[in-house]
Amino acid sequence: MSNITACPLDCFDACEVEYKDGKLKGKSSGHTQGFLCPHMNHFNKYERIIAPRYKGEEISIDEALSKLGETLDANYKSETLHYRGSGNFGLMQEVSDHFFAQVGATLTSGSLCDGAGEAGIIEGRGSNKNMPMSEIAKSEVVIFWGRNPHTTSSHLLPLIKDKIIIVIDPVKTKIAEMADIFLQIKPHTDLYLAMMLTRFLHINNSCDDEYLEEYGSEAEEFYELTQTVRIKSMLENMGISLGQVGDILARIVDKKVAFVCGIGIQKYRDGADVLRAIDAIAVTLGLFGKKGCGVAYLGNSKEGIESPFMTKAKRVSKVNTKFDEFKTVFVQGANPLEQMPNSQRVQNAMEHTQNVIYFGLYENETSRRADLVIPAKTFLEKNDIRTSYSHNAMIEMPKMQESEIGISEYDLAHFLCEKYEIEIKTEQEYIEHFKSFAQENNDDTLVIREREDIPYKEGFDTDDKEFVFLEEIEIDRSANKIVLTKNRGKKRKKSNELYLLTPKSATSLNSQFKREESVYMHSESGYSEGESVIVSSSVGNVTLPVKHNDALRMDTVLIYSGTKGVNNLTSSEVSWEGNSAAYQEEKVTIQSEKEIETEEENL
Ligand SMILES: Nc1nc2c(c(=O)[nH]1)N[C@H]1C(S)=C(S)[C@@H](COP(=O)(O)OP(=O)(O)OC[C@H]3O[C@@H](n4cnc5c(=O)[nH]c(N)nc54)[C@H](O)[C@@H]3O)O[C@H]1N2
Ligand SMILES: Nc1nc2c(c(=O)[nH]1)N[C@H]1C(S)=C(S)[C@@H](COP(=O)(O)OP(=O)(O)OC[C@H]3O[C@@H](n4cnc5c(=O)[nH]c(N)nc54)[C@H](O)[C@@H]3O)O[C@H]1N2
Ligand code: SF4
Ligand SMILES: [Mo]
Repeated sequence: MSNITACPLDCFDACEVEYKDGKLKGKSSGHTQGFLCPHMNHFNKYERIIAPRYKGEEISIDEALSKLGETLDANYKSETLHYRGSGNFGLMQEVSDHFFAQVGATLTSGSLCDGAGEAGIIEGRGSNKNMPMSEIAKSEVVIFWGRNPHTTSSHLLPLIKDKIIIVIDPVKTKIAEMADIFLQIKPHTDLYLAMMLTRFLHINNSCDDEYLEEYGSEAEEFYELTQTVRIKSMLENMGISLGQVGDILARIVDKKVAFVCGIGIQKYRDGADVLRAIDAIAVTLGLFGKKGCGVAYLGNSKEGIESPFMTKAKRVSKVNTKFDEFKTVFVQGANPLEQMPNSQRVQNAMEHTQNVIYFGLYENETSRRADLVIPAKTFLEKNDIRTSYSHNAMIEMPKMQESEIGISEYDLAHFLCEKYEIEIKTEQEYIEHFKSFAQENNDDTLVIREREDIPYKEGFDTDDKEFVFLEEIEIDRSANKIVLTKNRGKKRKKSNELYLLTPKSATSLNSQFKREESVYMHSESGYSEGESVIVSSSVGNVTLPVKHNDALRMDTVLIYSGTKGVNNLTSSEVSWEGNSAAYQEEKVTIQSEKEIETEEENL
């Protein structure tokens, strides 16, 4: 039997894992190169849920299943919501969607993650086919645009040694420290930078005219649109000099360039436009369909695969789900009480839901609220198979160890399907179905047959094969109003509105594993290390201790995803396109607890 499986986590790298005597190691060949990351290195140390419970009392798995059956019997159709997150990225997770859809329950649509950016990419290219990491390895210049590879895609790092590195990020991340050019851009101004870069390509006659004639004939109109962005005032606003823009242009013209984008740039209502404007730079340079060139984002991990599950169902948004409109909410592989935007709204709604059922591995805010808790099996204890959003492999995940704890997604769905007489195939049939979309490489690994290493060779997936440029943008005039002030510890300005960044932490995977507990600010912000502050937005507030980090801009505070309370601050308004959460749309103010006391005394 093979001792190779895959890490199940929602992560670009989708590593192959070698399992031996209970120990996990990165596969020595392939992109994993023998190393994993802190999450997998410590996987067995994280405390998991051992026993099911109902209303706080421990019960057996059989009792849990009959409770589940009773609850669904009472209201299994339109009054049940199936809410599935991305705690495990195995393709078999979807088997429960099959049951819930067939029984007439409601499922979700939209995204807490990359949806806005993906919508922009699809508008421009007609599809979201990704530049895989093996192609990034062939580029000469890599531009990390709102992506933090040391934290979220560490297996890319060995592939980009000796390349020219450009980083565009409001935070001086580790990759920024190593970069040839680093633009510490003001948050939420990337759209203007992207448009400005295309504009200068036109001004300098650096466009790939032949390519544009064939695949981007609306380039001139887009050039006109880029002229609506005023250069001088916008550069000031972004905190970037003309020289820096010139430096970037000098490095990218006539080079093999990979734009490696993350989700940081699209956690805004207009997130779709940002990715579409970055794509436009690549189109203007003729970078699509060529070796070592293109735009890498989170590709569609299911590209080239048809689902064997029947999941046609009524759907409600995953971003602002009205849980209280359902009698029963079945949460799988997710922690909506902490990870969805506007936590207070989610809490209020879940308080009024009669039955909350949590099916997961770890205790979290949602498991603690749940009436019925059903422990899942870990990826080592069940059969599965997975794909990735940044490479084209398909990796089998056969069961590696037996365990008495929990139940697999397949076994749970099988139990429910039998109960309601819904057709379900065997687990092996589903896994074979997925495998039928892959073929073997020379080294016995599987690769998805229809995925190309270099997509868009013959133009885009739009009606006429041409790229569809942005036609209009909303200029955010309020962005100009934010003033940078250095407060050297003495008199601090209280209610400066600051940008809130909520990126990924190295120690947690969203709310799994070791979660952060602080708000990060520049040491000259006037707040001291350890001081307890109240961070407020128009949505709500959270009290956290301060940690200093001089990698941040003065106009920015950072609270990592997974930090308890971060989403008290974020709004559940969806992005203009893509039905996606916009976690960084709200600005925040800071007050220390001391400041509030003094204020109250003065009243
Ligand atoms: N260790 C770890 N790895 C993870 C995860 C995790 O929680 N922990 N989560 C996984 C998931 S679910 C996902 S979706 C991926 C996401 O992976 P990434 O896209 O890398 O995720 P983020 O950390 O959210 O954002 C990346 C960068 O965007 C920057 N950024 C924020 N706002 C802006 C902006 O306005 N402009 C620009 N230019 N940059 C900005 C941030 O400072 C950050 O450095 O990572 C996956 N991998
Ligand atoms: N402020 C802010 N909020 C964010 C983000 C941000 O950057 N900032 N990021 C957003 C993004 S990109 C994402 S993807 C979401 C993620 O949000 P969620 O999808 O809610 O992910 P997690 O917080 O990782 O919770 C996953 C849960 O899945 C369970 N789980 C793990 N493995 C299994 C399994 O095999 N089976 C079952 N049944 N359960 C399992 C674990 O118990 C874990 O608690 O968060 C979003 N929320
Ligand atoms: S880098 Fe990502 S895929 Fe690889 S082991 Fe870590 S979490 Fe899993
Ligand atoms: Mo995500």
